[in-house]
Amino acid sequence: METQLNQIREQSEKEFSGCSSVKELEALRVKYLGKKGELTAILKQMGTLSAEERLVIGQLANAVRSETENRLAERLSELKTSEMLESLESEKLDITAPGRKKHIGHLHPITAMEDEIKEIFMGMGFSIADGPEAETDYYNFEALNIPENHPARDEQDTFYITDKTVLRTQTSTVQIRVMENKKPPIKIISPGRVYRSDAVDATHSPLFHQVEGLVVDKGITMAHMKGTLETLMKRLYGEDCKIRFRPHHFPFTEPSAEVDFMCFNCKGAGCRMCKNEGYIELLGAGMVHPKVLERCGIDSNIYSGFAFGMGLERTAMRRYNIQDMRLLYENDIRFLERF
Ligand code: 2NM
Repeated sequence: METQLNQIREQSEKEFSGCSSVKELEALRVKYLGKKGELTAILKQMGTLSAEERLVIGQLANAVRSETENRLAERLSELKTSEMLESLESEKLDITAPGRKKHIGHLHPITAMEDEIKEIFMGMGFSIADGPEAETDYYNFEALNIPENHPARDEQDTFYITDKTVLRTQTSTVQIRVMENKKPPIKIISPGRVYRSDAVDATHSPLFHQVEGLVVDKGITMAHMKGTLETLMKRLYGEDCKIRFRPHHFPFTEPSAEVDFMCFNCKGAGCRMCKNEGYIELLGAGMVHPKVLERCGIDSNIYSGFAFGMGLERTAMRRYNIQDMRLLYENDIRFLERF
């Protein structure tokens, strides 16, 4: 028994110092001092010894036990300290390291332009109306007083789905639907996608965006139209922006006009930007044709109205200085990130 005890003392000392983690050390504690441990087993056998032997072996056993316990405790605190230092080292945070940049997206220039225009009109009390992009021949042409033989109806200009259905070429279709369904006063804008069978180039696209507006009430005159459009221009291009109206023809309005604003680059003197005109075309407008009102069930002897339409692409291209319309549809991230 004495040899066993001495062996335990030697071996445990070796194993304690060779052990490299708190977890391993706990296993060693169980191995020697646990209920079924080696040292505990010896202490349990004490009863089988004679009185003298018990005195000697007992002392030795107690000494080995307390020594083992002490060394265990010492080694435990060493290991705890080194594990703590290790984790401090490995979990070190460099609070001065540069942060990781979050990539935040933003609105497409067309959407931003549309939102800006919507805000301006909502500020003047307009509501926003919506409608289908695939339309009947009736809403796209007939109701707008566009005659059977008008060039706009040609397949060269319009995408036909069937003989009687087209992709809408303007959002006036929405305004017809509103006039059919609602009594005046009407004060709406209809932003949305429209389609024309155009070849793609720097200033044309078969799909583009429009905002059209419509006001119908008793006593609406061209003065209301001019005031509304002047407010739009000033909000878009600044308080000192001047506009001019040129006579024009649209089948759905009478009289009709094209509306230009003074070139922001040369202030009317003429430059490359305005092709030496001093003015840049912004939109088309006019007093809604009595035939259009009547077809929608609105009495043109009681009510009158004005309407206008503008393209978003060209407006956005000017606003953001974009030279080629194709850039707006290619979704090249290097282009979109410029805004
Ligand atoms: C334009 C120019 C002039 C227009 C007319 C109508 C409706 F439905 F009232 F007849 N909506 N929009 C209109 C008038 C559109 O776009 C260049």
